[in-house]
Amino acid sequence: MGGRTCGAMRVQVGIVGAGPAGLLLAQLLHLAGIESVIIENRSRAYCESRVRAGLIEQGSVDLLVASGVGERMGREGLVHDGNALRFDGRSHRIDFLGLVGKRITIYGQQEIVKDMIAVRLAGGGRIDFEVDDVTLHDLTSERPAIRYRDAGGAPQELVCDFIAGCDGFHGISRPTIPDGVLTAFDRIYPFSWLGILSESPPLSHELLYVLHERGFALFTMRSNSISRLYLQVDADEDIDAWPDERIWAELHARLEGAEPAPPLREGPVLQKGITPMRSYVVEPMQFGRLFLAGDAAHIVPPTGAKGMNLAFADVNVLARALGAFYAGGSTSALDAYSATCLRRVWKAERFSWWMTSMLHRYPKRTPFEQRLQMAELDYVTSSRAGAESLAENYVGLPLE
Ligand code: RFL
Ligand code: PHB
Repeated sequence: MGGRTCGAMRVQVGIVGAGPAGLLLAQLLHLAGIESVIIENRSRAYCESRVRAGLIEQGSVDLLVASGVGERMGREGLVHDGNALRFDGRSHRIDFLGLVGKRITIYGQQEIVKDMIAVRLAGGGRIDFEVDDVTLHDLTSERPAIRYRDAGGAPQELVCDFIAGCDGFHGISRPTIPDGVLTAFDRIYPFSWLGILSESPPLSHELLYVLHERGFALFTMRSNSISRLYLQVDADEDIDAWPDERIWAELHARLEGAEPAPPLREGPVLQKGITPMRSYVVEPMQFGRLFLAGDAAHIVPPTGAKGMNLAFADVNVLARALGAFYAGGSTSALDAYSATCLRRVWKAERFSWWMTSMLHRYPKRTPFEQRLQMAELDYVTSSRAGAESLAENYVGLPLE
C-alpha cells in the first residue's frame, strides 16, 4: 500500500452514483441541513457528456428551480405547450396546456447534470469521481458503510446513517441486496431505439411521435440548432450496420409524412447509439438502511419520457423522509418510502408501456391486434377524454 492513505469518514448519508437521482438528492439534503458524500465511478467529464433524456415534466422543473439548480434551464430550456402524434400519414396535435394546464420543458439531461455538479461543488459538497471497487456493508445495522478505492487507488470507507443507491440500472446497490428480498417485474420489448444527436434545425417546434409502416420514429430537439432523432430498429441491431446515410434515409422515410410538411434537414451527426427497450421494477425499493432510487430500482421504455422524472420524484420522497427522521427521529416516512414511490412508479410504468404499445410496430401482432392499435391512436387523438389522459400523464402526475 506504499504511500497510500486509507480514510474512514462519518457522514449522514452516503450516495452511490452522480446521475440525476444522486445529484438532486445531495442538493435536497444540503438544503435540509443534512450532509452527504457522493461517490461516482466515472469521471466528471463523462457524466457531463452522457447524452440521454431531454424531456422534463413541469413538476420536475418546479423541483429543480426550488432546489436552486434551475437557473440555466429557465434561460435555455425550450417550453412546449403540446406535441403531435402522426399515424396514417396525418399529424394530430395534443394541446397539453389547453387540456390540463401544464407544459413540458426540453433541456438535456447532461446539462442538468452539469448544473447540479456545479451547484453542489460551489456549495462545498463532496463528490468523489472515478472511484472503483465499490462495496456496501452492514446494511441492516444503524451504521451501514460504503467501501471503495478513490481516484488515486487508495481505500476509503464512508460510515453512514443511511445509503442511497442511485447508481442506475447497472450499478452495484441493487445486486448487493441478498437473494429472496426483492421481487423483480420485467418486460423486454421486441425492438430497440437508435438515437442520434444532429447539428440540424428542428423539423417542427414541438415533438413529433410517428407510427409508420416501417416502424416508430420520434423527432425531438435540444435547442434551435440541435435535433435529437430516434428510430425503432430490431432488438438485436448493431450500430455498425447503421452508417449515417442509412439513418437519414430511414428518418426521411418515416418522418416526412404524406401531409404537406417541411422536409427534414440533415446535419453532422454528433452522437449515436442504440438503447434496448425494457420495463423493470423491483419491490421493495429498500433493504435495511439502503434505499434505491431512480434507474437502480426501475426502468421504463423511453416512449413516455419518464425515467429521469421518476428518478427526481423518488429522491424528493427520500429527502423529505430523511428530513423528517433528522428533525424528530421518526422513521415512519422512511418506512413508507418504497410504497410511496411505487405508486407513482407503477403509473409511469403503465403509461410508458401504453405509449410504447400504441406507437411501435410489433412484428408478431395479429391483424386483430393491429386494428386495435389503430383504434387506440384514433381514440386518443379524437376524444377529449382520451387526449386529456395522455396529456395528464405526459406532463407528469403531481409529486407527493
Ligand atoms: P443514471 O443516470 O444511470 O446514473 C447512475 C450513476 O451511477 C454511476 N454508477 C456508479 N457509481 C459508483 N459506483 C458504482 N458501482 C456505480 N455504478 C454506476 C453511473 O456512472 C451514473 O453516473 O441513473 P439515475 O440517476 O437514476 O437517472 C436515471 C436517468 O438517467 C434515466 O432514467 C433517463 O436517462 C431515462 N430517459 C429519459 N428520462 C426522462 O425523464 N425523459 C426523457 O426524455 C428520457 N429520454 C432516457 C431518454 C434514456 C435513454 N437511454 C439512453 C437509456 C432517452 C434515452 C435514449
Ligand atoms: C428526448 O428529447 O430525448 C426525448 C423526448 C421524448 C421521449 C424520449 C426522449 O419520449
